[in-house]
Amino acid sequence: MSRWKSDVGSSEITPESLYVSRRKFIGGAAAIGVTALAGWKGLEMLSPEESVSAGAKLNFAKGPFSTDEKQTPLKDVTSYNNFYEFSTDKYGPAELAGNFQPRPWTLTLDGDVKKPKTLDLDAVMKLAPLEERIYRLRCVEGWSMVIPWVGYPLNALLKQVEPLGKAKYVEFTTVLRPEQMPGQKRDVLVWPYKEGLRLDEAMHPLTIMAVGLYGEVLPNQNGAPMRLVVPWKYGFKSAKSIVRIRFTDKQPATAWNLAAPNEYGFYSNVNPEVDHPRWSQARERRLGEFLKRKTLMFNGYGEQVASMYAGIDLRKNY
Ligand SMILES: Nc1nc2c(c(=O)[nH]1)N[C@H]1C(S)=C(S)[C@@H](COP(=O)(O)O)O[C@H]1N2
Ligand SMILES: [Mo]
Repeated sequence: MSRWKSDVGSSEITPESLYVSRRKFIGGAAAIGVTALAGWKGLEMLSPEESVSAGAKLNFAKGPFSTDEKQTPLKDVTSYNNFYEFSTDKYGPAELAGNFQPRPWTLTLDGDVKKPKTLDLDAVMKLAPLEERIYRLRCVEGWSMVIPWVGYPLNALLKQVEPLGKAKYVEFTTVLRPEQMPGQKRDVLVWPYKEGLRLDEAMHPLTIMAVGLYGEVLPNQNGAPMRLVVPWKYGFKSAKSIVRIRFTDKQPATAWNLAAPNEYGFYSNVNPEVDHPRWSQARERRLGEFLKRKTLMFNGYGEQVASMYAGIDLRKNY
């Protein structure tokens, strides 16, 4: 039996629970008086309180792979979250993430690489041109969203440190700050939260490091100041508030795999044909919609990613 308590009951979202959102997200440019800034450089002018409030505008170009499906309203994207470092309640992160300080921040890239590096947030944001990518995000619990992320391909970051030939996997570590993240005081997961990808998955052009959504700096509850987005995998692979990326020759242990190995495998590709042991994965509810829709293989990104799994049994490697 896992020590992780199922949340699936609360994933049965009624339209009411969305429209009558229990807590109102406070933030946005208007609320904090940040005028449109001339790109990421403007961020340096923001005090930590301003930058954590989200609302600083980002400069970006339209990127590839975007869906033209209806986007999930910003208020749902920022008020209905999974971020166990703050709370296991979906509405908890928006309420509890206000004291979290995403600046200053450093990201360390190390392990099996030729040139390990630690970059500050500005260096990360400067590294490659920011793009908007409108991706579907499918939570393992049966709900999904369409979110316009702002970021760039993770491979731009990974290439910086020149991975060695023996590096086969990449491990991602979330920040450990129990004083700012009250959920870390309870052992619902092994902290810090870790996730992992095979190196080819991490290098895939669909995989992004996101620093914003809806054109603005990431709200804390969505993983400020930088989080992974891996759109063909269940949402929990998209680790938030990342401080370390470690290259390794061994498949890394992940928070969810440690919590419930029979439920959450390393791959976690969105797969309507492989049920979760406690529920079907065949359908999903798009936040804000009443009727469920069919879940697509690889969350609809099969054309881009299926070839990476040729010859792999996706029932065994769930
Ligand atoms: N560090 C960390 N990252 C995390 C999680 C978490 O609890 N902690 N939850 C995951 C899950 S289960 C989902 S569905 C997505 C939700 O992202 P969103 O809140 O931005 O929609 O974040 C993922 N990343
Ligand atoms: Mo999730």
